[in-house]
Amino acid sequence: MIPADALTRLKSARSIAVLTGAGVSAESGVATFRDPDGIWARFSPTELASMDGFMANPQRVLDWYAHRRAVVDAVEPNAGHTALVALERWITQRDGTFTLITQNVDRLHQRAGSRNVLEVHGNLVEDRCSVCEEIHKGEQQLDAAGLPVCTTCGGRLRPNVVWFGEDLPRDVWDASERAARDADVFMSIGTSSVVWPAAGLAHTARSRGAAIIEVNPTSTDLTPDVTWHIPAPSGTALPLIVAALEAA
Ligand code: BV8
Ligand code: ZN
Repeated sequence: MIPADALTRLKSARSIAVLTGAGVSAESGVATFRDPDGIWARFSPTELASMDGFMANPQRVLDWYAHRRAVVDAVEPNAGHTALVALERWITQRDGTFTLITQNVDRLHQRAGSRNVLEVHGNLVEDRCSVCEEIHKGEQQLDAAGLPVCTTCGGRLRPNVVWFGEDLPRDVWDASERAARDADVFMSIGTSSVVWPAAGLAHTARSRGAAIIEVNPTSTDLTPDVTWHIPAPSGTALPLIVAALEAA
């Protein structure tokens, strides 16, 4: 299932960059966005993951994120998340570098033990004040309409995620681009590669000579440009990759 030359390339890599998407959390029981039974299948991104949607109906958006938080709190990281922790350990023990870039906001990578995680689309755990940008966790001060507001400035709180039309966090994005530029191997795992600019990272790595490994049961917008496409779930393929590298 894992191409031998992909393993050879990984064994000689000095730096590995990984981009994950919702597919990595699917085997934990967290719905993806664009699979037939995915989140967007039931909701439209503009209504829920955009400032316009939030301003139009803040309670609906806050309820949606509260639902997703409850889903994530009730699940565990899966074998794919754990294999990425082992891969990070494997290459850092050989004085190589490993950067995990994720579009996911569920923090399952961190709960699995990944350390250097770049969250390009933010996270579900925190709220951010839409006025002073202060980060809030858990505490709730409600306004007359029953909506959570900032305890510092009274501004409306929103999930600390990146919505459509919003810029990605500058420092996180810059670090992600650097990792893609410096990578010998770039792994695109569990993402449909349709959301930009994150989808551009693999192309940045490729333009600098990196080999691209895609782990996804289906083909994606990126598949025509990858070096190897491994048509398997991440919870199956990643442990096999790590076992082969550790056995070498
Ligand atoms: C921005 C919020 C500057 C948090 C999300 C260039 C070209 C075209 C469009 C644009 C462009 N530049 C900007 C845009 C617009 C837009 C965009 O990309 N639109 C697309 C949809 C056309 N991008 C933006 O707005 C970005 N901002 O560019 O800022 C700017 C500023 C002002 C004005 C203009 C530009 C912001 C993008 C971030 C949006 N926020 N989420 C949340 O609620 O979660 S996006 C959302 O999609 C999630 O973050 C998600 O992570 C992300 C990507 O989805 P995937 O993770 O790939 O999930 P998906 O379901 O699609 O795919 C899952 C895959 O897993 C599938 O392929 C499936 O086969 C596979 N799979 C399933 N099971 C498994 C598996 N794989 C492995 N194992 C399994 N078991
Ligand atoms: Zn504030």
